[in-house]
Amino acid sequence: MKNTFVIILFSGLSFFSCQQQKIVAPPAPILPVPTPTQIAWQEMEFYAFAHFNMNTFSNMEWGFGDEKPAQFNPTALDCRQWARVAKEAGMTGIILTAKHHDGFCLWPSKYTEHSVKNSPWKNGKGDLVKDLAEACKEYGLKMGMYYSPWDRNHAAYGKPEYITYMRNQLKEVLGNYGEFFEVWFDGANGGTGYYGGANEERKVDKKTYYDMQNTYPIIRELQPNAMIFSDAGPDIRWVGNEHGYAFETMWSNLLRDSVYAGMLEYSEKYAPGQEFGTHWVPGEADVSIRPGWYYHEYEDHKVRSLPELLDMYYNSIGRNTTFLLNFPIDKRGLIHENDVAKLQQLTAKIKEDFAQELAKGSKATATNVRGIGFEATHAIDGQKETYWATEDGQKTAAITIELKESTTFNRFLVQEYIALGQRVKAFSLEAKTDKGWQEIATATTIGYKRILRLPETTATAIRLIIKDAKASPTISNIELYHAPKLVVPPTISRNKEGMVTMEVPEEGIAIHYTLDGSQPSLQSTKYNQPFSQISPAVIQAIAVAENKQSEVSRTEMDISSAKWQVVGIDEKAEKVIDGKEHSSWSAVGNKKGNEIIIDLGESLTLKGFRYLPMQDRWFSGLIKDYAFYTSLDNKNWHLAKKGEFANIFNNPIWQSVTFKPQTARFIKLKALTTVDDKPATFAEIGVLTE
Ligand code: FUL
Repeated sequence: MKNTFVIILFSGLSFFSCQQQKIVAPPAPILPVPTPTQIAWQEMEFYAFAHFNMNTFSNMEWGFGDEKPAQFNPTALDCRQWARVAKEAGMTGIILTAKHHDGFCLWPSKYTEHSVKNSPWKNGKGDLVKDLAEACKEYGLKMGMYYSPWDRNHAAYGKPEYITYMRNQLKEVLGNYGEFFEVWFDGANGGTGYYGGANEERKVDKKTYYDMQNTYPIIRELQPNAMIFSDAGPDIRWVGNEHGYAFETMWSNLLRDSVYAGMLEYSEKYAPGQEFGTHWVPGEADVSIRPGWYYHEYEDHKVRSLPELLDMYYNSIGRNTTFLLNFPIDKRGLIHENDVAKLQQLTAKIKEDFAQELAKGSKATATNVRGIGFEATHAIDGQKETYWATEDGQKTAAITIELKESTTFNRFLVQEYIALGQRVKAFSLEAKTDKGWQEIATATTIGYKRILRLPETTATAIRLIIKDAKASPTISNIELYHAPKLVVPPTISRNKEGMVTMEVPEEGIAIHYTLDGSQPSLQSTKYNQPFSQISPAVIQAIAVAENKQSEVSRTEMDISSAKWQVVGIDEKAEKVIDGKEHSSWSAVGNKKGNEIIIDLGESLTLKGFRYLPMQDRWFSGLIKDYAFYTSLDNKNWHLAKKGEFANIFNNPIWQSVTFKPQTARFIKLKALTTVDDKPATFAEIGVLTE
């Protein structure tokens, strides 16, 4: 530890020059503490998951295990592209799904026929674990492996022999491809499966069946630097959700002996960690860049937005966990261009937010200092091995940073010196503004890293007040930043009453719009509040702040559904005309079958209709072949158009259909077939009058 070194150095100096400060030993660790390998892993911060396997080709999330190796056939597989994309994004590693629940192996395992060796890819000579290991090496990334203990393909799954198989496979992968930084054990276990042709449900006792305590030593021996991940650790733990969010209060300490992988109460009870957790098992926040973990063409339009991704970044790395972002590798074997584009936007924004550290070169003082080598200034010296520490027994203390000049900031970053254990339980932040000292934030835990997003504040000094701690605080780093506003195209929506709302992710961003399809500019109407737009319009809007202008968001709207009513079915069917793209109605149980009738409230000249299929992650009943009818009296119906929504399964976006203009008061959309033969579902229906 560098601090110890500093003390020895200083002890040679004149005693009188440092009268105020004692020469002291570092604080005693407060248990549990991380191993050096756990610290090195934590410092990796941001790394990638690559879900690519049989599911990519079977279009599944959880394959049953009866798939054929022949199905695995990427056309342009290039692990170097994955590595390049990850590296350019500032990621530090890639974890590969070497075997998922369906049991198919991405390396030519000698213990099963269910692997790449029997696939057409590279004529069965391919080895994806090897390819990725080489690509990671080339790009200076670390490699990790996801291995599903649940195996729906293996005949012996559920019996003791399967555990031998699992251990053999772990030895095979972990012993032959160089160093792994993480071994990821999934807790999922759904029961049913192919199981070598048995096609049955097999339940195992998740607590005892895998006998992990006797599996870990095998991993430790082959990969001493690999972190083992599961709900129960032993080295790192799941954050308890798949949204990429850690909790506000996040302890790296875990009551590890009370947890086992896959336990139901884990997320609520154990995922945030515990102040008095017995073991150091820090959290990892995992999330996919799309709704699914695996690639599905029908999610090409659902890549997470920049504001969503940025929230994940701040709510994971900024809350004492690492950030594991998944890429569903596509059928070609590449990270899809939509995903690459979004990742690049995220990286650019992170760079922009942390471009210039503003506390550098300031003066730091503290209410209490342990002694020489632990002065307040060590919290802003940019060295991760030095820290400000107080005397033992101090559970409250404050550090003041006098900035070189009046400074505007909106991000506060703080780190504890975790090698001595996680200590801080509550803190606040004050700023010396032109109104005097003001509290601008309060929070709980810090841990390895805490980042607070704050309202824009201009101050000449800041003060971190530790309000409560498990033991005397050790603060290794404090940073301040001024992140520019997130200027992204506004989202535009219209409700059933015809009220248009436009939204941007932050305050202080102006929106300008046009209604006639013309290019919006600073001179265009400024959006202040929702407005009524019942007649057709092409709304184009831009967000503007700090001399930056977003790209244009464009929404075409026909007449609103303000006067419309669904005819003769339950009121849930109103969801089809409520203007909300994420609500839907299913024709299941509808006596009239797969159709919906809408009363437009007036006679209109229609030139076509629009249909938005269900937008849920797990969708069903998307209409494939349709018939659209019009009527003046809800009795005599006229077929306006019959046809097919081509490729709707893979591309479930708004569908627009035009036909010969005709006058109608009632419309009927009938599903002749649906993509999965399930009852038809409808998210939204609109008409075209323009
Ligand atoms: C889950 C699995 O069931 C998903 O398919 C995915 O692999 C995710 C990372 O973990 O438990």
